[in-house]
Amino acid sequence: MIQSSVRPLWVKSEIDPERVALWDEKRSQTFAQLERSTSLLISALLQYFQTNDLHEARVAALVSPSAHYVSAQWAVWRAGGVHVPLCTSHPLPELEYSLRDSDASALIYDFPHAERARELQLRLPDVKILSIEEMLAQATMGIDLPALEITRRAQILYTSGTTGKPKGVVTTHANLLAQIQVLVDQWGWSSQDHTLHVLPLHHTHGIINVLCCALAVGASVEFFEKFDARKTWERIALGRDKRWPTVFMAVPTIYSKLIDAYENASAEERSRYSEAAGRLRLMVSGSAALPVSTLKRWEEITGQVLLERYGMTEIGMALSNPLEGERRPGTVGKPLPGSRVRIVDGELQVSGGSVFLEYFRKPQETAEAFTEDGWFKTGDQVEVSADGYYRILGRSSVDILKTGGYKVSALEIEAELRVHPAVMDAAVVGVPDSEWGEKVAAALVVRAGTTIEQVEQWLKERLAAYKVPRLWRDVSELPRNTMGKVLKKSVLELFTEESRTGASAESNKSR
Ligand code: MCA
Ligand code: AMP
Repeated sequence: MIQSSVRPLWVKSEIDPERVALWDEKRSQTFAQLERSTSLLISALLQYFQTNDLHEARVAALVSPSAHYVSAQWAVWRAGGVHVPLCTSHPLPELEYSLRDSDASALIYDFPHAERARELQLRLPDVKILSIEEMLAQATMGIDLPALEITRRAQILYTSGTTGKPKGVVTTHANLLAQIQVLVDQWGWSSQDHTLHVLPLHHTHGIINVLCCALAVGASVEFFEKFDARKTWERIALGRDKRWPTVFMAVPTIYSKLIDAYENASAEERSRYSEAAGRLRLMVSGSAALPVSTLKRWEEITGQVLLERYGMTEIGMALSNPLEGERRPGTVGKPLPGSRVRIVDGELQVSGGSVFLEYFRKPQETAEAFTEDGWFKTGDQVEVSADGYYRILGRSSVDILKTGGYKVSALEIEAELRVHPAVMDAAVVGVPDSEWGEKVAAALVVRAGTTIEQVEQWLKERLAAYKVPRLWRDVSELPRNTMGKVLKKSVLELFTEESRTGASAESNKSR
C-alpha cells in the first residue's frame, strides 16, 4: 500500500477538509489547515536534509499538545522519517537519553520549549534543532512525496523495562494501522465524535487510542496542556460551539482525581457535572488496573460504566470490554480482533499485526521478548473465566511499577540513586495506593551529613517526575537474604508499616 496524500494512511480520504480536526485552548484547525502546515513541514524537513526521502531518519519532537504536535507528527511520517515524541516535562538528562538512544538526526520544538531545545543543542551538537514556527514561516509548498511502504518504521516510544534504561519500541506504519483500525471499529469511532485529550503525547494511550483514532475517522480532538480535574469537569459540562464531548479516555488516577473534585464541588456543580457526563457515548479506562470501587463510584455519579481495556506500548490494545454488552468489573474483557492471545505459565502472550517490530538497535532484548514461535511475552500474569473474560493479576516482575498510569522500572531508579556519591545502597518498590495505583518508594542507606531531601532534589534533575520516589526511608542497611539479595517484600513492609502507624520521622518522608 502506497500513500498519496500528506494524511497518514489510516486517516480516511473521504473526510471533508473543512471539518474541524483540532482544538486547543486558543484556536481550532480544520483538516485542510492541518494538511497545509504538514505540507510546509515536509518541505522544510526534506530541504534541511537535502533529500527527497528521510529513509527512516529519527526526528524527535518536543512539542506541546497542539496542532503543531500533529502537523510535526504527520510531516515526519510522510517525509519517510521515524517520529520520536518526547515528554515535554522531562528533565534534560531523560530527553538527552532518548535523543542519543534513538540516534535522532533532528529535534523539532515549539516556542514554549525553545530554551530546553537550546540546552539540548549544547549537549548534542550533531542534532539539527528545528523551530516549528520558523519552519512554517519559511518553507514553501511544492514537494514530491516519497513512496511510503507500510512496512517502514514509523515511531519510537520509550518504555521502561526490567533491565536498565528505557528501551525504544519501534512500530511500523502497518503496526500503527492495525492498532488504530481495530479500536476505530470496536469502539465505534465516527466523525460525529469529539474527544477531550488530557493525556501526555509520548505514550500509546494518548497518541494512538485518543489522537489517532479520532482523526482517522474525522472526529475532533480538543487538547488540554495538562490534566486538571476542575477544568475537565467544567469543560465536560460546557458545550463549546455546540461541540459536546462524546468520548473520554484516561488512566484510573485521572478518574480518581475527577471523583475527588466532584466530591468537593457544590451541589449545583455536582448536578451539572453528573448530567453532562451522562451524555458521553463512551468513557474508557486503561494503562493500569481500574479499582472496582472507582468504577462503581463513577457509575453512581455519571451513570457511565467505564469500559476497561488492556494494552502495552509493544502491542497496542489486546483485550477490551465490549462497546455493547457486558462490561465486567475487575476484568479487561476479551481479545480484540486481530490480537491472538494465549496463557503460558500464567503469563499473557500476544501475537498479531499490532505487535511492534523491535526494540531500537537492541536485537538481543528483542529476541528475549518473544518466544521461539514468535509470541510476545507481556510479563503480565492473567487468568481467564470460562466465558472468556480476562483478569490482570499483576506483573511477573516486582521491579516494574505502575504509578499514575506510567510504567517505571525500580532498577532504573535504583541505578540512578546509586550514582549519587552519598548513596551507599538503594532499593525501590511500589507501595499500593488507591489514587496512584502504586507510589514509588525508596529505602536508602546514605552517608552521614546528607539528607534524603538533598538526594530527592538531585534525582528530580535527572529523572522524570513520575519516577522520583514519593515515599522515603533512611535505613542503616537493606534487608537481604543469606545470598545477599535484597528482599523486596521486606523493603515494602518498611512502608506499609509506616502507613499503618502513621510514623513520619524527619528522615522518613512521605508525600
Ligand atoms: C504526581 N504526583 C504524584 C505522582 N505524580 N504523587 C504520587 N505518585 C505519582 N506518580 C503528585 C505531585 O507531586 C503533586 O503533588 C501532585 O501529584 C500533582 O502533580 P502533577 O505533576 O501536576 O500531577 P498530575 O499532572 O495531576 O499528574 C497526574 C496524571 C499523570 C494526570 C495522572 O500522571 C498522567 O498524565 N498520567 C497518564 C500517564 C499515561 O498516559 N500513561 C499511559 C502509558 P503536590 O501537589 O503535593 O506537589 S501506558 C500505555 O500507553 C499503554 C499502551 C496503555 O495500556 O495505555
Ligand atoms: P506500558 O508499558 O507503559 O505500555 O504499560 C503497559 C502495562 O500496563 C501492561 O503490561 C500492564 O501491566 C499495564 N496495564 C495496561 N492496561 C491495564 C489494565 N487495564 N489493567 C491492569 N494493567 C494494565
